Amino acid sequence: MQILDIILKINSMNLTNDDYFELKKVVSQFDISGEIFSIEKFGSGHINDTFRVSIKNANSSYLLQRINHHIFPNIEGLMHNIKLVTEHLKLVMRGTVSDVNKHTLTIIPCFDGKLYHQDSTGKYWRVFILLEDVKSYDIVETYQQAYSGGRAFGQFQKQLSTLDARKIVEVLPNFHNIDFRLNNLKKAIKKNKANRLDEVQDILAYIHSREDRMRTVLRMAESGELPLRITHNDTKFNNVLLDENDNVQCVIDLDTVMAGYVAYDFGDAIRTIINSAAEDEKDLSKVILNIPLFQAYTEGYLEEAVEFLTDKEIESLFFGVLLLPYMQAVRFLTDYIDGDLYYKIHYLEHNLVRTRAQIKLVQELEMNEALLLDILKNSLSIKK
Ligand code: GN1
Ligand code: MG
Repeated sequence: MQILDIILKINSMNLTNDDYFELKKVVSQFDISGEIFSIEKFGSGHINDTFRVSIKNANSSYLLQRINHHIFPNIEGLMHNIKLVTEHLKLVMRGTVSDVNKHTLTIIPCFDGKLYHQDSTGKYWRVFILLEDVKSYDIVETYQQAYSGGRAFGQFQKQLSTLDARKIVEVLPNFHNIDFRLNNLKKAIKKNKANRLDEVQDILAYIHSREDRMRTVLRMAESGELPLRITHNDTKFNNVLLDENDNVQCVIDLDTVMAGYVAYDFGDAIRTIINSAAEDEKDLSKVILNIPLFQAYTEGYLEEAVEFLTDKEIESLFFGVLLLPYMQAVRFLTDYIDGDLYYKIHYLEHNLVRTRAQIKLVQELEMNEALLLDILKNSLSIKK
């Protein structure tokens, strides 16, 4: 090992030797100038692996990601979408913010011009500029944070409304289609690969009892009541970066930007904002609603979105709020029954714990339905 490598290795203590050498080689493929100072594990995503790459004496750092190509088989289409979306966002924002690159992701291509690199073992990699001085929250605490989240995704949908949806590749077909998700659950049950069916009977009964109601958004869509728009499709709150004053800075994680219905984005954001506990909280008594944050997000969202939403879309929003934690429970449970093939887990029963926490959230939402609908109605009358 050369001296420089030893220093870099010390700076990158949370990696194994093999990881460190692999990552260093990967970084050398990308159009980054300067000497690497450190490489560290970064973020909490369930699908891709993310690293922060710092450069000596440089102002900007980079985000290196290994893309999970078992989940995203169409890497070319995926990166095409992200390029299209980020370039469009920059164009729309120009003149409204001082530096567009602080408000959207920026892809760093490889030296050969490609948007990703495939290494000799077949793994896929990409690099973005890392945004500095920003915050993200797994659990939302204040009105201002939730309000900014609402504005962020409202703006995002509005800004993308001028991009031709036909140019976006559907990288994960049927992503938020509840029939597709329930069907996958049924297939998993039939195979019972990991022999875990006995312990989940109570959850299966609950899921089954709500199937019909949870098809509401899909039914509305299928009968032509809802317009297809370009949506984010992974609007968990930690995919919004806020600045030091908790104002919107940037929407991140653009892997699932595809055609979709606004109720899906609204519901997935509320799923993470209204929950006083983490997505994988073991103590279900902690999974309770923080209702003022629902109001805050709704107000922020409608402030941006009311000008383009149709009446039917507005009607669909609340069904999205019930649907997204339900669908997430179906997906976590399917993976648990399959033997944990999709989501990263940190312990054996992680997917089961996640499932139970999401089911508890649906139950809390159902119990507070009248109140939440009232808040939606009131926020709407103020914004209209
Ligand atoms: C996954 O990778 P991450 O953590 O951003 C998943 C989302 C789920 C989320 C649950 C491609 O997102 O759909 O809502 O976990 N992404 C994919 O936390 O399946
Ligand atoms: Mg994601």
